[in-house]
Amino acid sequence: MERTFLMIKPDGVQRNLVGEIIRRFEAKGFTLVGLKMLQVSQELAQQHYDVHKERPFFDSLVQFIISAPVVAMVWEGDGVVGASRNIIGATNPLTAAPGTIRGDLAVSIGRNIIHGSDAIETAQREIALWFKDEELTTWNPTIKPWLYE
Ligand code: DAT
Ligand code: MG
Repeated sequence: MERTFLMIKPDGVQRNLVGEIIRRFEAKGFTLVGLKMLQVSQELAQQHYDVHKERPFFDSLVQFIISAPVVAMVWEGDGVVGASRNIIGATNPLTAAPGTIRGDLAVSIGRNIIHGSDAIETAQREIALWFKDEELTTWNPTIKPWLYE
């Protein structure tokens, strides 16, 4: 089944939003299959944001991600990559729709609380970058028949 990589950034952790964010994905009906809290190394942060390395905000973005612990997660479900992006909302929290995480809980682009993979191939790359195989679980929620027809 489809999987995505989500990361609660240092601002989300510092603002005590870890539970609120996990709650939204759990309530939606997606399945948590990997979870860890970590202090990110500069190398991992640079690799994670490699696509943005030429952008003017790259250095401050990397510095921010390594400034305090993050919560890294892998979630599973049909269409979870695209649906998670919708749950997260637009990159700029001021234009992110109400009801989304960024639309409800943040006010600035450099403090937008959470990262989510933007495509299935990106998710595969990011999951492999952040998690070892043995850190991921495969389990079968008993509520599945109540979520999927
Ligand atoms: P997203 O996180 O919505 O996928 P992105 O991949 O374009 O957005 O950018 C990665 C992160 O970089 C984003 O969450 C916040 C930061 N960022 C993006 N554009 C920025 C900008 N114009 N100024 C400052 N930070 C920016
Ligand atoms: Mg992105």
